Amino acid sequence: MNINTSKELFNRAKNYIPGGVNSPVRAFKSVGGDPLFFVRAEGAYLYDEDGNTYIDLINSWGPMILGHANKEIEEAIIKAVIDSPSFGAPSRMEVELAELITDMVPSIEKVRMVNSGTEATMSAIRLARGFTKRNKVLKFEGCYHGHGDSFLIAAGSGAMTMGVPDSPGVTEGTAKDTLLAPFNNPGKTNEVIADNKGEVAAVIVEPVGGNMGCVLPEPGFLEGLRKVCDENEIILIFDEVMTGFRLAKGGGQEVFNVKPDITTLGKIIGGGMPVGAYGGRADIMDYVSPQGPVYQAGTLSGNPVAMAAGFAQLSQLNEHPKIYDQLNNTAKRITEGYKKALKKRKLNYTINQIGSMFSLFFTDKKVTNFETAKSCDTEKFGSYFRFMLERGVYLAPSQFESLFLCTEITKEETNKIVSSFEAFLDQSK
Ligand code: KE4
Repeated sequence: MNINTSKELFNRAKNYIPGGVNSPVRAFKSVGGDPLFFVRAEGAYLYDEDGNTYIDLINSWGPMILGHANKEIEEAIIKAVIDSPSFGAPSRMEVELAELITDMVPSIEKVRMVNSGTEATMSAIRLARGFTKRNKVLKFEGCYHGHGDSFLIAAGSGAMTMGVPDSPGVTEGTAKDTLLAPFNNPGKTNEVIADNKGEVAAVIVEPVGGNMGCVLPEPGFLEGLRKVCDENEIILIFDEVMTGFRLAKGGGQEVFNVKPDITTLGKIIGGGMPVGAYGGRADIMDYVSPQGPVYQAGTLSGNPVAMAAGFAQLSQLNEHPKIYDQLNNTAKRITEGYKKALKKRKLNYTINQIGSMFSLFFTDKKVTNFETAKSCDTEKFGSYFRFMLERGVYLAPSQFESLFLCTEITKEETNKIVSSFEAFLDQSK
């Protein structure tokens, strides 16, 4: 496959951009080879600089749930940009989008727009600390909540492609206020909270782990977090940057019927534009400036173009909830095809799937936390990734990421994905 133009662009990029990319996981560091540069995307397909076509199973890491170049979203963006790309002052679409989010996610009574998932989670823990007057935050090993200092401890996602889950530059002072527990381990979680009685402001969790690969909560895990937070007056934050509006209209909290105090959002709510948000109980959110004392601000927060794109996307999801059954069925077609292929070849790699998120783990262990995710053969994953890329299937360039499907994937694409996987298994015997 000719990827010369991508290679040229990558070499140029490395002169001006650290690592040649604007986000580390894009650099293909853990899968080998050089990143592709894309010129266009439409529906379920990406088109690179050398004219190659790929079925997109990342969808910009979640946002493009309705596929690329969705007409309604494009028209909304074009209309908004003509009126003005930015006012730096309130505009109607901020109110419309806030109303829609509070309607789709009942636990969100008030919501503040920001520009990324990282901003959302950073703001949410500052708010939790300000509201409770406590300092510590408990996160789970392998969960990723963006690149805020407090979270770059045993982080998943891109941090794992660098081979280290932590980061230089995070001070001891910050790290001491971040407590850790293994995902899906209520006993250890309760122990850590008991050892820090009265000091924990918040527990933050991805209701479905998406940054160590797709890892589902074990029955009772999320309910247990709700209970221990209630007993200790700790704020429960669901980081739904990935799962929000992806697993259901109301996100993971709707699927698992557990109500957090604060929810962080991103990705899908921007329709492809840079948007994040945090919201929740009104009594907590009223602590946010200028209503309350916890400061948080942003030049482009509530940007009219981003609000228009997000509103156009969420409105379609809100009006057509059958989309979630369609996405789940598409994911089932792929994962059932994979399982059949593995069974036929007496291979027992692990597959985790929920809604339109799934991961193939090159391990025979049940993957329920960071430890078991790290037992994967990442070399094997690398050859799988490269083989599928050659066959025109664009996977997440890391074993420690989930895949995300869009509504534009049809039986034609799922057949191609499964047949490519079968060919990979046969060539790698
Ligand atoms: P952003 O700051 O990248 O918009 O959001 C950070 C974030 C927060 N919370 C969760 C659960 C997330 O998954 C993310 C970002 N996800 C990664 C993909 N695993 C973004 C991809 C990247 O870093 O380039």
